[in-house]
Amino acid sequence: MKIFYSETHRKHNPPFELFDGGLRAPYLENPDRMDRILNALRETDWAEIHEPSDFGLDPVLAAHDKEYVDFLASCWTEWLDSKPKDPSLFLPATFALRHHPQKPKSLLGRGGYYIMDLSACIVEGTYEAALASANCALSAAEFIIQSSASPSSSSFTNHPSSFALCRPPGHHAGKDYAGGYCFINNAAVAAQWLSSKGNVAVLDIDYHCGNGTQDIFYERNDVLTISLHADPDFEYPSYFGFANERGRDKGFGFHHNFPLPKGTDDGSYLATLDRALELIREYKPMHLVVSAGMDIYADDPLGTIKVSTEGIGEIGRRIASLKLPSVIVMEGGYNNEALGRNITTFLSAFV
Ligand code: SP5
Ligand code: ZN
Repeated sequence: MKIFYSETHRKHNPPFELFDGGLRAPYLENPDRMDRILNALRETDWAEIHEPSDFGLDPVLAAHDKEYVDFLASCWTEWLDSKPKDPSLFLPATFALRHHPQKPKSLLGRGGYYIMDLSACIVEGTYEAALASANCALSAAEFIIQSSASPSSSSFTNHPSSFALCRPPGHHAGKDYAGGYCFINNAAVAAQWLSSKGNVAVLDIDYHCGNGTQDIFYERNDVLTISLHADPDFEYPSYFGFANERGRDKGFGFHHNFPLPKGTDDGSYLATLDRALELIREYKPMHLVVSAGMDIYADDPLGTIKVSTEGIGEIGRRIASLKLPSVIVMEGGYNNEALGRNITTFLSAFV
């Protein structure tokens, strides 16, 4: 299996994040996550790790607002120019409610306008790392197009798959906002890019609602978006992910949320997944993008869902049984010790 990975993620390594209640906690979405996954992939006989290509800004701007991307690009320099007392990371402390707020000129004002929470910390290398992460998703998308188009290629199959080992993750980033460790929505950028070839389905199995992906495609019927996640009544991102969010305008009926209770086990997770997979079968997309977060794992420090490693393998097998050309995109998962094992177990279903 082709895996697209860039070392550039290491430039994004905020020293801390703020938890509920103001607790300064070491940044959970850390570079060690990638090292654990790389080590596990290198022990398999099927993982081929490749550098991504540079697709430039156009495919990013096809999914995100230009002024938001400009903010990401200049935030760090402007932050240092403002001579902050503690320059260790950029985080605003005032946030815009989307009740038609005006966009202010100040950096902190724009920060609160474009950032949803205190986990999307910006440091010097954040923008560069986020672009490289999006390039991994785009390279994985390009690979499945190329290999399904060329029957002569040795890896030809009707349903090729590839893995974008993305860091930072993306699914909480909306059209014009960052949140939950996410800045550019890698899965959405890939899905948008693939949508020029035909309809796309995005299936999000991260523990948290894929609110950013939902936001980006909410008015669209050519990209079906489905998210299984912890119920926003008790879990981040709190304001999105309820079952009654179904899409808007042309997109009505083309978004589905499956909120799950605390303690959801393999059996009930898989029963819900089957309902999501049935919706994808009915939609008959040309391509599938999977937002693969491993924080559904029973021992995840941020999770409350109790899916086992074997359950993660079965989730992979059931998604692979769709037999669709698939781009698998790394999202969350914070039990670093188990992360490599969980990812290789999941991916092996597609090999
Ligand atoms: C990509 C992804 O998985 N992002 C998750 C971001 C979640 N950030 C906020 C989590 C707040 C949960 N409260 C902390 C409880 C620690 N026991
Ligand atoms: Zn998550």
